[in-house]
Order: sequence, then C-alpha cells, then structure tokens
Amino acid sequence: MKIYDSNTAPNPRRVRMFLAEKGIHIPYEQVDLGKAVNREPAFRQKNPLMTVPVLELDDGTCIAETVAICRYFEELHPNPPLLGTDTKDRALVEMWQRRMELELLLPIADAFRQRHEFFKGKIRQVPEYAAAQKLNAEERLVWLNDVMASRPFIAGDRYSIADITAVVAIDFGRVSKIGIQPDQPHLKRWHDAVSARPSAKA
Ligand SMILES: N[C@@H](CCC(=O)N[C@@H](CS)C(=O)NCC(=O)O)C(=O)O
Repeated sequence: MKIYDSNTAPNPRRVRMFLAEKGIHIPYEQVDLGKAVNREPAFRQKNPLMTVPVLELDDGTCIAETVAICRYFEELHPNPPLLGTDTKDRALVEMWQRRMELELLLPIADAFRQRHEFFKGKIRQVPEYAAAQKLNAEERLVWLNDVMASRPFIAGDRYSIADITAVVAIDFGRVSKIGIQPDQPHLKRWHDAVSARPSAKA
C-alpha cells in the first residue's frame, strides 16, 4: 500500500494530516507536479483525472479523492473518529466538511489555479475568475469568523476532517494573499489551536 503525494499541494496535505491524527504510517511516493509526472500515461492509469493524492492498495486498486481515501482509513481505524461519532454527528461533520471544501478550499484553489503560471497550458484559465474567487474566499472567511465565535471546532465540539480541510485551505490561501484578517479573532483562535496540533506539520 502507498500514497501518491505532493508535499507542496493542499489536497495531499489533507490526507497526511488525517493519517497523522490517527497515528497511521503509510509510505508516500512524491509525484513531481512541476515536471507534470501526474500527466504521464503511467500516472493516468492510476487516476485519469491526473491529481494527487491517490491511495494504491496492495491488490492494485487505486483510490483517488481525498475524502474517499480518508473514509477508507476511518473504517479501518475508527479511533479517533474524524468523520463523526454517530448518525447525527456524521451528518453534521459531512455538512461542514463539504462546506469547507466547496465554499473555502475551492475558491482559494481557483484564486491560484486560474491565474498562476504553473497551470498555464494545463487547464483553461480565466484570470478574472481567479480575482472573483479571491473575493468569494475572503467573504467566506468573514462568515466563518462569525461561525467560530460559538464553537471550538468547525463541526462543533470535536476536531474533525472539517478542521483539516479548513486549515489546509486557509494555509494555501497565502500564495494568493488570502488570509485571516485582524478583525477575525475567532478564526485566529481556532487557526492557532489547530495549527499547534502535531498533525499540522504533516
Ligand atoms: N478532488 C480532488 C482534488 C485533487 C487535486 O486537485 N489535486 C491537486 C493537488 S492539490 C493536483 O493533483 N493538481 C495537479 C494538477 O492539476 O496538475 C481531491 O479531493 O483529492
């Protein structure tokens, strides 16, 4: 079993943090995105969408998509639970995880992908869309600061995958000058707390 990884990209970091929280050690193989190794035929066979992370099982099965990989490990190693504890909690964690992915990580990723040289010739780029998504991400941070006024973690009382997605998104925002503002103390308090966990170094 191994994980195709990139130590500079946000989605693979989500998986590394998830596994670090659970104390699971899996071999990682770096995929050089700069040299477009992910676009070569050998990697396309593992993931036709040409993205990392990808979990390759010993029987050759390849599982892409960050949350699918996390779910695989959650079922094998339920403790500590990072995808919720019971029916209601699992639904709430999923709600917050999807919000962090769709409302925060996606605009922050677009603010980079849609304008940066790195993706030139690789994807269709619309620089105006990068600018619009930067504004959308900044708006979401205002909203999230209000949310965090009344809870320790994104999905409530317990650290979960939603915190992982959110902290990875916000940290990646740095390359597009998107970040927590001085008038967002609740978000800063949460960010300081989750960044102090050993998993944040993963
Ligand atoms: N929905 C996918 C997104 C994966 C993704 O976008 N991975 C990026 C790195 S963060 C990638 O491999 N980009 C390389 C490229 O597009 O060339 C997931 O959750 O795993």
